[in-house]
Amino acid sequence: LGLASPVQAASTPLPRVVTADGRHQLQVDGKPYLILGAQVNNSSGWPQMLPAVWPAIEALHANTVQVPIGWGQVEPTRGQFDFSFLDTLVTQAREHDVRLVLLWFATWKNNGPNYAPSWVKLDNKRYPRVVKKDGSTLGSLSPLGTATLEADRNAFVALMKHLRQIDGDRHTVIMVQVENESGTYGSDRDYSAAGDKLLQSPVPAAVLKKTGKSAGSWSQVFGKDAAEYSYAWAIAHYIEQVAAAGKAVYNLPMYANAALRDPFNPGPPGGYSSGGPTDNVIDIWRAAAPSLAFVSPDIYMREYKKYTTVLDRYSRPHNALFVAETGNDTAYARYVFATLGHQGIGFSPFGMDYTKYSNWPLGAKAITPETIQPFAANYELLAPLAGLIAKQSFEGKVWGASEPDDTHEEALDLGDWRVQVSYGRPQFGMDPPKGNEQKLGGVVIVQLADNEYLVAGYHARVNFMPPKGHDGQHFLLEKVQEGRYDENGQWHFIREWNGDQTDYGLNLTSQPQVLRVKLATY
Ligand code: N0T
Repeated sequence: LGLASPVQAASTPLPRVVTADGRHQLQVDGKPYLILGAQVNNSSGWPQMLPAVWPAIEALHANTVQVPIGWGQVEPTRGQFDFSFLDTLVTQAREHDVRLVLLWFATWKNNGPNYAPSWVKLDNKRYPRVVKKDGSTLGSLSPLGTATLEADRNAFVALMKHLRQIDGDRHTVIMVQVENESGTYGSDRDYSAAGDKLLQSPVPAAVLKKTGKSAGSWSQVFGKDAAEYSYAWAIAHYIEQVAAAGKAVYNLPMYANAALRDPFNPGPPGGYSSGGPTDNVIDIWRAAAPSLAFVSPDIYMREYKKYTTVLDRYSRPHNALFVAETGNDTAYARYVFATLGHQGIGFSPFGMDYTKYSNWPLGAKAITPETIQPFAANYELLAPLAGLIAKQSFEGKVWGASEPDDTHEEALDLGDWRVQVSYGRPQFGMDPPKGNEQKLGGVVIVQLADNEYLVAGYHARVNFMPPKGHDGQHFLLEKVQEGRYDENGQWHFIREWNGDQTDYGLNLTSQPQVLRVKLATY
């Protein structure tokens, strides 16, 4: 035919990520959308595995599922494409009323090209691997391989074309992750001739602008960091070209995810996945890959300090926070609340299916209904609020807290008010908070109007207080309503809380309670 096949005018706008005043919003069907996500295991992207996927997704109350599409799976023979799994996946996702995020496992899947077709990963001449300083080669493919880029991009464009044909009017697929945990373990950069040349070439203007540096070569401008930074640029630039070509045929939001380095003691690049979008090179990535909506952390650190530090570093005016992966062990469940408190657009535990694999020690020892339960409880609570949270978050009117490891209370500054959130505090506040036996506590607070807030969460006590500088001001909880929101965002009143339920703080229990709190001074 020559022309791309005509797609009927989409009934709804394309999914997109919008940014204003340093805050971000994902929109799906033209409406604010919060990803209450789940990612399936790496080898679950096959038709015969899907029956083991859906029951876990349903138990979880997830609204979005991340599923890998492997390059080798769709282009086993060069130039011959097979998208039958994608067709099956999209059909079944619609039946299960969930949206999808596709994960393009291609040149990089956790540093290496295992998901690339054999005709790529066995042809070192055409598709060169990274060369180490001592001249030996690694498994990782070089981002400076022009034929590799061309082949990956070509396959990705074919995927996006097909996706547009089958889903361009429905947007069951709302977003695409380009590659997976790119970067290289075992070297800070590619020591090939092309890699050496890059190091001496001028730093692109976009990077200078983002980093506030003045012109020069990578080694002149960045000194001892030049190896890693130039390599990060090379990978980001590669992924940019793949993403841009894909968006040109079907303009879905795209992002890249990071295998993190330790936020406090990162050690040298190569010890972690060098060149990937780690926290030290986010600016370089954002400059090199403007087609990506954001870069995302994959958080497999249970410790509160590390987890929340990662949230801080990836939540920026120039980068929307999406927790693209996190562990599925109980300790991680509560972090959905801190993610919301960091203006997160989504959260997604990894390995959520019943294919009988577990990625312990990163995640839980086994994936059972019991493993899923704490995540499910959170999603069940948050699902009816998801649109409201996404909407108000974009206005800076959402706060969230997750139970810390060793301290048991935290103050949140809401501007007009403050709240003290405490965990494991006996009734009447008789004793100081001592933390919950299992660290499941978490709270989200959404401002609805002046002096009116929605409060939801588990295993936490929430005490409103006057704002900073107004200590001693007389105030009261004028009205505390418990109720629920329906699918249309309509509030249904259940009862008023008063007396023991409110006198010593709002006591959120193991029940999925949603409160509307009206405050007043006197
Ligand atoms: C993740 C997942 C999957 C501190 C691991 C995490 C997923 C990939 N990689 O199950 O493979 O596709 O994105 C790597 C984390 C390494 C942490 C090292 C221990």
